[in-house]
Amino acid sequence: MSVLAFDLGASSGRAVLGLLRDSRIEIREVHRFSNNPVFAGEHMHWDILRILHEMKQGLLRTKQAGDKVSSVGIDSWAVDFGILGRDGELLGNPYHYRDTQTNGVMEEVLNTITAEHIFQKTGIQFLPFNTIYQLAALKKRDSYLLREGAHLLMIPDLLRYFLTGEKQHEFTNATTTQLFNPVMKDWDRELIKQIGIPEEWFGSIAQPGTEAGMLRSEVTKELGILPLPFIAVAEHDTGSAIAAVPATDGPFAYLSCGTWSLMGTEVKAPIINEQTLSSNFTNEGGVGHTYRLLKNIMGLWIFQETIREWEREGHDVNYDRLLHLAEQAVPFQHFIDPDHSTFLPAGNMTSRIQEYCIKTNQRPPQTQGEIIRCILESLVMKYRYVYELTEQVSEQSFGGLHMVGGGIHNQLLCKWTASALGKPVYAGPVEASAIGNIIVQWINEGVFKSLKEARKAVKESFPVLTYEPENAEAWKEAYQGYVKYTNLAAYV
Ligand code: LRH
Repeated sequence: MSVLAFDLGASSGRAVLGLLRDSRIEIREVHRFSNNPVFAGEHMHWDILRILHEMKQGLLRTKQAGDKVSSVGIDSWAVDFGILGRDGELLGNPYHYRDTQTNGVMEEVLNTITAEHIFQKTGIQFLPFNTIYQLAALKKRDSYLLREGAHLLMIPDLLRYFLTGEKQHEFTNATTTQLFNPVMKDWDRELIKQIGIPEEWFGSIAQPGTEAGMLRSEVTKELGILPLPFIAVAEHDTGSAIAAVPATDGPFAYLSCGTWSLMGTEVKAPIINEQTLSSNFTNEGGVGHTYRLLKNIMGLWIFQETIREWEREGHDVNYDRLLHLAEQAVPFQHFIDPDHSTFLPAGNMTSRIQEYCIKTNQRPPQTQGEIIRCILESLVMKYRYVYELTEQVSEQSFGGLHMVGGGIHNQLLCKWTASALGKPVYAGPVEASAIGNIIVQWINEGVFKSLKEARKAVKESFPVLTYEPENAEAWKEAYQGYVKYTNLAAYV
């Protein structure tokens, strides 16, 4: 039976129908909308009611197209949340993880609770915007949310609550809070208390692939549709994306490629040791009791922000033209570490890139081609670094890299990734997070018996392009330059 996936990204959301024809998976987008964060006063928020409205449009369009669906699942970006009051009403607008409220907060928390302690308990990487530090930021500001709040729900949980009335957390997203203990398989209540957050905010956690509420009667009446069950899918988009990697044998390396680049491998249990701590790897919960041993890489964010900046300034930002200019620019002239904290917030990327180069004794890129080349080359060099680190920390070696997600539309990026790694890249599917959302609903229905069987169906249903390395020796040599300049950056 067809199912409906809501796949919400940091800049756009979509409602995607999953259909099965002779055991091949087909997907059809029924609705797409932009997701624009809003600055209100001092802070950057998600326009959560707008997202809810658009999801309702998705339900309506599904009905209007005459499509019958047996269930619905929601996935979105991780770490962000809303707080409900005692009467079940949402208090305030959820904060965007790129909001400045968390500036310096992680460092403050780590002065009172050691990184070793937090990592030992959670196995989660240290990112300044993790839920734990957002909550510590609320505490620091003595936010009214702490006095009035009664329940915390992550973004997809919150939207599911609006649509079903049920308050339930979901496992994959819960792990990204850095407040979930994978050994206890529950919230780490001691850590929650240490941060000073009411532990009653955290309730039961559903595993992906289990039922999690029915469309509430107010919504069925409003839209004139029949009640529908909601399935807790891998509600963390990266969890859904990796569920849809078409790898069917042996350990594999993956890169979920969008605004963020998430690179790593799948493991059966979290790997929590000195090496994963010092190299800041994470162990995020996945489908079928798996974990994603991965690292966040800043991804296409710098590229996207640069283009938005040029667009605001009235420059020609034709995508194909810019990539062509980048390809024509002289290789290996300027390197940045995409994960340097200077590149995390929104705004003036061009000058930040130039400043970075000046501070690390490099000639700053000037032309559009040089700037785009610098961004993409630095990104794929970082891929090489994390790929090799993943092999080390997981004590495995991989024969290539599976790339999934919208970023693989950028063929130059795929091509350069293969060259920088000196390994083939298998690119596809593009809509991995929506497909992962869909297959978990089908696992719940019994259409697929296991994740392995579902991945086989993905492999047989969607095209995968192979990119072979080119000039691998030149890339290998240039990698030394990348290492030199990004090491220098550690001191600026
Ligand atoms: C990607 C993603 C990633 C998180 C970030 C906040 O969309 O979910 O896995 O680290 O957003």
